[in-house]
Amino acid sequence: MARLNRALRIASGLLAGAAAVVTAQNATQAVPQNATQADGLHSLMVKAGKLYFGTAADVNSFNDTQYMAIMSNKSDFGMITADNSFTWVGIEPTQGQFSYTNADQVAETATSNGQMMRCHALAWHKALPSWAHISNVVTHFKGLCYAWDVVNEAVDDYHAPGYRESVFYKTIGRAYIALAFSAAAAADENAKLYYNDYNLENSPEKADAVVKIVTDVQALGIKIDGVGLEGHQVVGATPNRTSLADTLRKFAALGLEVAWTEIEIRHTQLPANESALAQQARDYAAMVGACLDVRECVGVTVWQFTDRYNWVPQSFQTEGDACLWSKDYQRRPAYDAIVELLRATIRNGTSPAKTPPARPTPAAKSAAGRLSNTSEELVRLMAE
Ligand SMILES: *[C@@H]1O[C@H](CO)[C@@H](O)[C@H](O)[C@H]1NC(C)=O
Ligand SMILES: *[C@@H]1O[C@H](CO)[C@@H](O)[C@H](O)[C@H]1NC(C)=O
Ligand SMILES: *[C@@H]1O[C@H](CO)[C@@H](O)[C@H](O)[C@H]1NC(C)=O
Ligand SMILES: *[C@@H]1O[C@H](CO)[C@@H](O)[C@H](O)[C@H]1NC(C)=O
Ligand SMILES: *[C@@H]1O[C@H](CO)[C@@H](O)[C@H](O)[C@H]1NC(C)=O
Ligand SMILES: *[C@@H]1O[C@H](CO)[C@@H](O)[C@H](O)[C@H]1NC(C)=O
Ligand SMILES: *[C@@H]1O[C@H](CO)[C@@H](O)[C@H](O)[C@H]1NC(C)=O
Ligand SMILES: CC(=O)N[C@H]1CO[C@H](CO)[C@@H](O)[C@@H]1O
Repeated sequence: MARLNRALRIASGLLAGAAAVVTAQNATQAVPQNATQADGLHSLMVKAGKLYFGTAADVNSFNDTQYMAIMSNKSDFGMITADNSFTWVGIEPTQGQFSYTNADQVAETATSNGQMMRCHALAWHKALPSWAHISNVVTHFKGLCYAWDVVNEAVDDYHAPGYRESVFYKTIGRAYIALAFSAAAAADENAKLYYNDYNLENSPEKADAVVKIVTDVQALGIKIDGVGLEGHQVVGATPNRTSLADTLRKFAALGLEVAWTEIEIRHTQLPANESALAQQARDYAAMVGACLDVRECVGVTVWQFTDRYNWVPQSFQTEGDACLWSKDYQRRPAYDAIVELLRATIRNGTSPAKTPPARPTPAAKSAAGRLSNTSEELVRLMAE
């Protein structure tokens, strides 16, 4: 009961920030693309019937002019995800004190480049300094975000199909996931709301756990639009295109859109020789190809485009060279492999995958009422 009461306090707290409306600056100001630029990853993806090719990027590299020249080139990147600045740690490092400086800088940079944003992430176990307010953050960026990763990495790797023992889960139980989606839907009815996780393409058990999470949220009539598959992979151990597409279809079959949200493909032995680089190119092409094969796949995001700012070398000291560009901003063969794949797809004219039509989202309109009204009932229903 103590847990229930605490959960209910938190559930109502999720809405408390809604009053503090701050509009994202320049959020809707689109800058037209320079039509003289040659085709890159993004423009080819669009011609192949998808919405975008994107990259993670954040303020820590914005003083790097070589980086900015590539990152700002909309031929290659039409979508930006901030690595860190949109997370709880990034926005509310101290409870109740919101700092949007870095996040706004990313948003303004993307907007002035004419790039869209995937906004990442509202509820994540690695970013929980306090019970921050989903409503506050989503409302601040209302109209900016193509999509929000509402709940990130909620499945426990070692006890699938169990839930990760995050502060959220320990306090509220699994209802926190539905509550988070409900709060996000209430704050921005146009953003696509995603569940995002890693290793889904390697672990059918983990993928099934995510199917369960999605169907739980859907059963409550709460809006959920997509599943993001992170796609952190290893050269030579990446599943083949058919298998990757099958994993994407598992979620598409639930009526959702899907996307690769955080791809990089690392070598486990450095330096990478020529054949390893060729394998990496085939692996990148398999992942992009799987997206092309699945109508509901809207796009691909790489988790940084250069090794200079990719997380792998910090976490796996002897591994890396995982990105499409090297530390010194040389393009890897994988870049050319993706371009070739996209050109071949476009030439072929088959372009089987098209962006799914926007579906009506009746749940979103009543989400605010639904949350305040049902949070108690919902937490009780889902209490374990
Ligand atoms: C919007 O962008 C313009 C030009 O990029 C800039 O001068 C202006 O300060 C921005 N406005 C706001 C409110 O950020
Ligand atoms: C388009 O790009 C070219 C080459 O980078 C540049 O010279 C030109 O000024 C740009 N045009 C506009 C309208 O931005
Ligand atoms: C942007 O990228 C495209 C595709 O890689 C390239 O052809 C073009 O020169 C780039 N533009 C700038 C301004 O670097
Ligand atoms: C950018 O700023 C960071 C932090 O101040 C610094 O470590 C880095 O060397 C700078 N990078 C460039 C390219 O100036
Ligand atoms: C792709 O991978 C799956 C799963 O490992 C395997 O069953 C299948 O035979 C592979 N297909 C091809 C064409 O290699
Ligand atoms: C290239 O690297 C791979 C992986 O590290 C290794 O298995 C292979 O033997 C190397 N090939 C050559 C020709 O050195
Ligand atoms: C081109 O279309 C054919 C027939 O639909 C298909 O089998 C083939 O895989 C396609 N090739 C590419 C590169 O998309
Ligand atoms: C806004 C809303 O959905 N209100 C409902 C809350 O629950 C009560 C009792 O179940 C209903 O009567 C309200 O219509």
